[in-house]
Parts: sequence; structure tokens; C-alpha cells
Amino acid sequence: MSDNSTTVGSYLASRLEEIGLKHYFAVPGDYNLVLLDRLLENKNLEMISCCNELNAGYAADGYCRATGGASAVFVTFSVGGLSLLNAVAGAYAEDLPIIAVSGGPNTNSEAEFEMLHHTLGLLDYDYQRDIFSKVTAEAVTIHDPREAPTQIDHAIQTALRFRKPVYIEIACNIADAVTSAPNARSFGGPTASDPKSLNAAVDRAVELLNAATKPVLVAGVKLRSFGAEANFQKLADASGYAIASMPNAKGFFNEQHPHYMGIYWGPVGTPGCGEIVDSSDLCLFAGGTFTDYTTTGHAALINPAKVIQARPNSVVFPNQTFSNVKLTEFLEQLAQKLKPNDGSMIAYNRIKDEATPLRPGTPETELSTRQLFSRIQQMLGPESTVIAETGDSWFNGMQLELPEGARFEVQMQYGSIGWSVGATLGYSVGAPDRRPIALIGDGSFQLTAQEVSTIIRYGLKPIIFLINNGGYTIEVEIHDGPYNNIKNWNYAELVHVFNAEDGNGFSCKARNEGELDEAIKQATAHDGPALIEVLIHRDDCSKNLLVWGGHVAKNNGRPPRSH
Ligand code: DPX
Ligand code: MG
Repeated sequence: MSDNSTTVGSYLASRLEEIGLKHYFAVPGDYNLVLLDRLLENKNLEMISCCNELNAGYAADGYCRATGGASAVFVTFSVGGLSLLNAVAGAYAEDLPIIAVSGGPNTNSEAEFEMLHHTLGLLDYDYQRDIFSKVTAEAVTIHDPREAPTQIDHAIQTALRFRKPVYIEIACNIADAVTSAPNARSFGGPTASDPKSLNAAVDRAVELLNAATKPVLVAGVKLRSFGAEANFQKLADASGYAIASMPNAKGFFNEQHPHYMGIYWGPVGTPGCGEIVDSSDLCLFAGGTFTDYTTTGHAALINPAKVIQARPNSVVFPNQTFSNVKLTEFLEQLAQKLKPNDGSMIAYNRIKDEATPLRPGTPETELSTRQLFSRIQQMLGPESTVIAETGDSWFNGMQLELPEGARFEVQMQYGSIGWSVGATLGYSVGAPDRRPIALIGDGSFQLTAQEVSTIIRYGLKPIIFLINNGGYTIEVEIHDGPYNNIKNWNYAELVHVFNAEDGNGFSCKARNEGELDEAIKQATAHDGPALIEVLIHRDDCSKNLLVWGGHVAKNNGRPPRSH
């Protein structure tokens, strides 16, 4: 091979390295084995072998969250790819640039109309790419090695620019084919705003916000994906406005900031915070998304006539829209031009509740979620990342007060249970300096439990709280039935199963406060992964889940409209 040539597989590996990846997640199969051989030759990238493709996809999701960049996952055709699909759809919903790579049929198979294993048994060779095209920003099949550099570069650029997953299928006989060596280029993130539109949007916002008496600022989930957290912080400092975060943006703004009120989540938000946002005469939502979940069944009293929405690529005023305005540039300019106004902050200080610390019970006191979360609160430091699975963990997790530097992860747009086990794996790989604290319900855990084995295999050190409340409690509160009961497992014992002869996982069960305190002490001191199974009564859930469940049930239960 000459100096300016390489193989398609090595080309892809080099590009992944260039965009900052140090790891990728993989499950092998005969359609991707040669591709994995080429990847393994790149010593700057480490393969993390997962138990299944869905979990590998969730791990790639967690890796993006940890690094703020892209991630990659490698699977085999159809049996692997279609299992990965749900995680990639989640990454689409959550704006995470996963590069999903599948091996594909030999290029001669299509030419010769061959029936193939792992397929639908039809002479259709494109269906996996077609399916992925719905959940990615770009889906390509590489059949001609000469086209590979253009296709790979374009897919990677698309993922980074639009913060969405992309799909690359590489025919199994092409991974090793010769192509151009990668040439120097840069892979930029989102493009710049249209200057005219940006200026006009900023001028309009300054005019309206400066005229308001009690303006407020709300952080939304798109702030992080679109690189706008730092400029949001600048705007918060410069404006003096009271600040709230939407639930899926928890931790994107420093909760210790003197102007931070709490979580804006309709009836289940931080007491006082929603009242200030809803009574404000002008509210700037930066990167917010308004779903039934983030607004508690659309019960948040958002009045469109008093809202400016800064979206990733546009700014929407009550009667005017400016397109091609990038969120981060808009916030930066606004920070330089707004006149400070602490009207909303003064109003909030008048009504805010002082939290009353919960007193612990005796060591024999049966565990409650409240006591559990007051212990978790004490564990948090600047290096902590809380990963909260869909379930009551959302509501309890949302009430934790994050020290400056601590982070919080939820998958609230997509809400696919089981996500957190894979995401904890990927997050731990991507952020080795942090120790994730994962809050996982028993029902969710049963979907993806085996990935704890990968956490053990690679010696990662998250602390998992496995909340055994005997069922799908969040569903119980939305709509109960026998389907919400689950088979009990000996969750703590699973760690011993996965440890086998060489693992170093720690686990134990905590039934009361004394056992919990001891478990936390041991888990924290353990130099390896830890799982604490906490036994909670089936009916013990946060008050906010009860309220939220009622609103979501009402929203789901609306009768069809007659036509
Ligand atoms: C379902 C959900 O045990 O948590 O705190 O007990 O609710 P809680 P668990 O993990 O149970 C989760 C369960 C069944 N949602 O209450 S949230 C429906 C659902 C989903 N994702 C997938 N399947 C079903 N969200 C993949
Ligand atoms: Mg449960």
C-alpha cells in the first residue's frame, strides 16, 4: 500500500481518532469482523466489547454525554443493527452524535441475487439503511472504496454539525479494500448565524427584555448539545435575572449560582420557581423543549404571549421569528447588551421556601425514598455525575441539590427504560475522572442488567443504587394494573454472577437506614464498581410523581375528538 492509501476500515478509525474518540463500543458478527480487525490496529482507540447491541448503543449515548463530543458503535448486519436501533432513536431525540456503523452484505450478493443469513429472507439489501434513515441525520452504505472517504467524512461532519446520530454501513468485503489515506481537514460543529438575522433578533430581544419589569431566564436541554452553556452562564451573570432550569436541563446551569431558583416543571417544579416564571412579564427560554413530560402533561402555565424562545437555529418571539440565528451567538450578544434587572430575583426571594433538612431515623428504621435520597445528597461533590433512569428516580433525583461542578443526566425526551445501565457504562468510560452515581429502578434494570458485566470487565467504578420497589411504580401512578408487577430478583447477587473468577464488583442489600449507611461507606471505599440494592415499599414514591402521574394520565386519557 502506498503512503497515500489505506483501507476503508483504517480510514474510518483515523477519522474517529481525529474527532477526539478514544474508545468505541462493539458487538462482533461475521459482517463486521474484518472491519473490527482494522479498528483494532489503531492503538489510539480502545474497543469496549458489550453484551448486546442495544446496550452498546446506550453506552455510546453515555459516552457523548460524558465527553460532549461524538461516539461510535459497531454492530453486525440486521440482528445487530436492528437491536441497536432503539438506542440510536434515543440519541436522535436527545441530540447526541452517535456514529453507528454496521457491517453489511458482500457487494457481490446483491449483484447475484443471493439470499443471505441474518436477513428478512428477501432480496432486499437496503432495508437496514432505510430504517436507520428515519432515526439519523444521514444514512449511507459504502460499496465503492473510492467513495468511502467522501461518504465517511460527510457523515461525520453531519453528526457533529447537527448533533444527531448518523449511520454508516460498510459492506463486509469493502472494510479491507484500498482507499485514499485521510487528508488533513477539520470537522466543525454548528455553522455561524446569518449576521443580519442575528443582529435583528438581538435588537428585538434587548428592546423587549429591557422594557420588562420582572424578566426571567430558563435553561433548556438544547443548551448543552448546541454548545451554549457557557454563554448562558454569561447572560445569567450579566442580566441579574432569576434563573430556572427545565428538568431535562438540570445541572446545565450552576445550581449554586445566587440567582438560581430551581427546576421549572409546572406543578412538580421547585416551590416558588414556577410561580415566578409564570408571573413574569417576559421569559426567555434558552434551548427549551415543551413536551408532556417536561411540562407535566402541559400543566405548566406557559403563556406564548410572554415568551421568547431561543432555539438552536432560530429565535421565536410572540409575533416574530428570526431564522438562522445560532443559540450560542444569540446568548453571547444578548449578554453584552442587556441592562441588568433583578426584579424577578427580588420577587423570588420574597416567596422562596427554605428546605428543612430531613432527620435520619434509627438504624432499624425501614428505608424510605426520602431517607435514601437525603443520603445520596450527602455523597455529592463537584466530581459527581448523577445518572437518573426513567421512573421515580427522575422525581427524587430532580430534588437533589448539585454542588458546583456536579452533573446530572436524564433521558427525558425519549425515556427508554434500561438506558441508564448502558449509559453508566459509556459515561464511566468517557469521563474516567468522575464517579457516576446511577439511580436505577428494578423494572428498568431488568431490561439491560447484563451490561453490569461490562462495567465489571473494564474495571469502571460507578456506584449503582438499584431501587427495588417491586414494580413499575411510575406506571402505577399513571395507570395501574397487574402488568405493573414484576418478578423479584436477587439483584445484589447478580454482581457475584458477573464477577465470576476475575471481577471486582461490590454489592450488598440495604433494608433499613443502618444497612444503607454501612453500604454507602463500603461502596464509596471500594476501588471498583458497586451496586447497592435498596428495598423500598411498593407504594413509597415521591409526592411529585403522584402529582405528575395524575397530570400525564389526564393528558393521555383525553377522549378522541369527534369529526
Ligand atoms: C415503564 C416504566 O422499576 O422504576 O420508579 O418503579 O417506576 P419505578 P422502574 O425502573 O420501572 C420503570 C417503569 C414500564 N415505562 O415504571 S417508566 C414504559 C416503557 C419505557 N421504555 C421501554 N419500555 C416500556 N419507558 C423501553
Ligand atoms: Mg420499580
